[in-house]
Amino acid sequence: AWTKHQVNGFKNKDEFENEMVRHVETTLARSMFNCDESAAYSAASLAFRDRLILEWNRTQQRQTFADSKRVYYLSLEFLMGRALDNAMLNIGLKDVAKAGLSDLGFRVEDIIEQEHDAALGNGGLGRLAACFLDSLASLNYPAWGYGLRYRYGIFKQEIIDGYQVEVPDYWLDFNPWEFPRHDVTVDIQFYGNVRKSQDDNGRTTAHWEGGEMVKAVAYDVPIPGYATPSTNNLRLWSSKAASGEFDFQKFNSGEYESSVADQQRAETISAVLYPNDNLERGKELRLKQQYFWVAASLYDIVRRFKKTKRSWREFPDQVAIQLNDTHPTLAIVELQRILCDLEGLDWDEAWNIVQQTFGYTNHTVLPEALEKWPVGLMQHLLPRHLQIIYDINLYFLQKVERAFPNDRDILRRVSIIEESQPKMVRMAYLAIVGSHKVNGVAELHSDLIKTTIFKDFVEIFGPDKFTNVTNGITPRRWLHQANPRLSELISSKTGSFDFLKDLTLLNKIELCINDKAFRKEWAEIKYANKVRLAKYIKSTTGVVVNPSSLFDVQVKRIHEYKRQQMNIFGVIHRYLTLKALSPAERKKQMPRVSIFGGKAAPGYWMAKQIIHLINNVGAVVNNDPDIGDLLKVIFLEDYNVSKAEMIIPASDISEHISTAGTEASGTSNMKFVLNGGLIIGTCDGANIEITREIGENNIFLFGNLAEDVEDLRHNHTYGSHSVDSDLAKVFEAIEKGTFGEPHDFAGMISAVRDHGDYYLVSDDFHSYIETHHLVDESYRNQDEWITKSITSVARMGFFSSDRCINEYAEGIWNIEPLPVESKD
Ligand code: 26W
Repeated sequence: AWTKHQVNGFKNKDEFENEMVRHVETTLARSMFNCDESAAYSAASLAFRDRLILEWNRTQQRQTFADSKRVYYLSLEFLMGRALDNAMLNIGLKDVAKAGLSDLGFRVEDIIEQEHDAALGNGGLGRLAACFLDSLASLNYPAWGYGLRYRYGIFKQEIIDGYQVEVPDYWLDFNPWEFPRHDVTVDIQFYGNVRKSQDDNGRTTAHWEGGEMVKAVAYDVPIPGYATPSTNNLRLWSSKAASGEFDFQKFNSGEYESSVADQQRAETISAVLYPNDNLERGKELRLKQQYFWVAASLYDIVRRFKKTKRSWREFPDQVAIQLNDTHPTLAIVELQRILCDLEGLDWDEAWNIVQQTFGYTNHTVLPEALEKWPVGLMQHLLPRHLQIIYDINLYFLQKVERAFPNDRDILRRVSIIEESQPKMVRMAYLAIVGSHKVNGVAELHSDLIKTTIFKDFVEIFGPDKFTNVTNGITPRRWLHQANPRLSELISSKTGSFDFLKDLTLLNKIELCINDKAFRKEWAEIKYANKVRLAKYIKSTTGVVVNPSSLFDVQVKRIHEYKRQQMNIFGVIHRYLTLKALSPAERKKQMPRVSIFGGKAAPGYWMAKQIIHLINNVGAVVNNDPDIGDLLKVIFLEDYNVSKAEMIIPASDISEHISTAGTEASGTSNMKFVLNGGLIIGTCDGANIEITREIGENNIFLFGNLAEDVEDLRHNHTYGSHSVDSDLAKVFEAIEKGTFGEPHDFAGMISAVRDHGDYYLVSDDFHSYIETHHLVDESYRNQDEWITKSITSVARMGFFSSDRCINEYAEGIWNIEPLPVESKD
């Protein structure tokens, strides 16, 4: 692929083996005689890690020396998945490792499988952050990620009797990919009060005093770029009691229990990832997490800037900070506080610097996901920050008043403080006011935020502040790593692996569209991936599925707006239709496997009902002798990044069927198409741009448009809302008890039938079913299907996260790559 000698790699397999053996015998203190797969994983990782560290140090030195602008990506979630395979491929030494492991009696695939996913995220937002880190390093941008080192990542999902059960994720048992920096710590203050003092010139300064301290300790994770020595840093903060292990005074005075309790309270801050996706619940501990992480990161960034001895004016020339959704919005307030209260700048000068530094990305329009914090809670936890928020709001509203002197209502609408009972701080508004650019994550989404939730702000700041950067995915993980045979085939046709660095080169394979051998190999790869998934399904669920069936996949967080309920209703409809056919007619139907996967937030009752119904339908359908291979329904437990890498390449058709206007972008849609799967979807998020790129003949679109959603909802409430007749039969079957206790699913049915059908399941059901018939017919014609598949992959170049990162770098961050001089 690229010359491995560019980096400080292993010269050959023997050197790799020596390093591995050394780590088994010394670092792990074991003998090679009892080196099992788990120890082999650890040793191989340590050997690779050693190589990464050298490049990592060099990259950091180079960046410091060049003194160029850096971007800091603040994200409360980084859904990294596994690191070893990625490190081997990015360094370009997987073949060497494979040969070395084989000499030692191991298969590289088995060793890779030993690794526990780093699952510090919920879904799309967290995985996007991980893809961005890969692109930033691969494109040689000076960049750091900042996040929280949760002791427990997203819970592990078990399915017991058809129900989701959450199990804690003990992922830190052994993690060779992180480096504790016990010397890099920051004291973080909470609570307390604010005193104001005046100097001789009449200038007032605020002093935040008292309260309690918690220590932030840095843990660094190296992020290797692909085919470049550049290795960036992801810094994750962990919380600790500020006064060391124990409060010795308390300890000695006999208050042992309470001194331990203090310590535990401090450690609680970074203990657990909140498992809600697209739902804000306003918990104090969550706000503590946000401030803890933001304050530690800003202290670190400012400390680094101060070493350059530049004037504060130059801060935005050295530092760009991107806010991944509103979760880090307090960073805006914290920087203003540092500049005014600690560094003595005046308000306007500080505020200019702040605005030039920050960019804000919005990832959702769902009202229940928009962050708001009670003013009282903010006052209690961060008294000085609340004052600054009030001042930011005051100056902002004065500006608005001057610009719109005759519009009283606009002040109420755009105020950062919502005058509700209790009063709330609107974090998205604060993020907009404190940033120089605001972006959505797909064209439709970026248009929607400009015309709905942020409309007034477009009037106030002008349209240039609002922009679009359509999401992307890293082709390294989502093609090369997940689907090595397809990557290999593409390289054989395009002449090299350069498409992994410039994904638009994929368009070359369209020239091979009539190449018989190529088409055959293409189809064989998909089949082999399906065989592998079928084996996995057998071993985890006991259900035997036929790999020649059409594999229909919907894997993502379970949410009503993503409409897994519509999918399972469609499956029931298919089942009822099959049952009503004569055996002769049945034989003519296209066999299908409907595969679901995804976690429900633990408190999301409706999402849990949906999982339960899918499992109950599976239990009936999979054991019905009338049906056999014609229909199987599978729920795969504990969907995560490493499972996605196996499932996605095995899909024929995948479902991206959110109510139009609700899915900001979606990124798995891109992953499926890149792996030769076709998609069925609504005109929502990035589906629209995928259609633009691959052509509407190559995608199965259905359903109502975003622009009609409001009227349809209005009709449900005030007009006549009748449930689609096919859907009514589905409900009848559920209510008869065909799929278990009907009472269990009453809520799901009444949401559609009696409570306004907010997500328009009934409105879209008919065209959904019709479109699935088109899918069946199209799949029958394998030749046509393969043409669609190849054509689509060839046209997916746009969706690389490299393109996306370049757009951020140019349009928002104003940063340049820092190229690495070649060593030879
Ligand atoms: C405060 C609770 C909470 C937690 C997470 C609210 C909102 C979020 C995220 C913003 C939800 C999320 O992951 N959004 C997804 O972001 C992806 C990356 O841009 C998009 O592809 C998905 O469409 C969007 O749902």
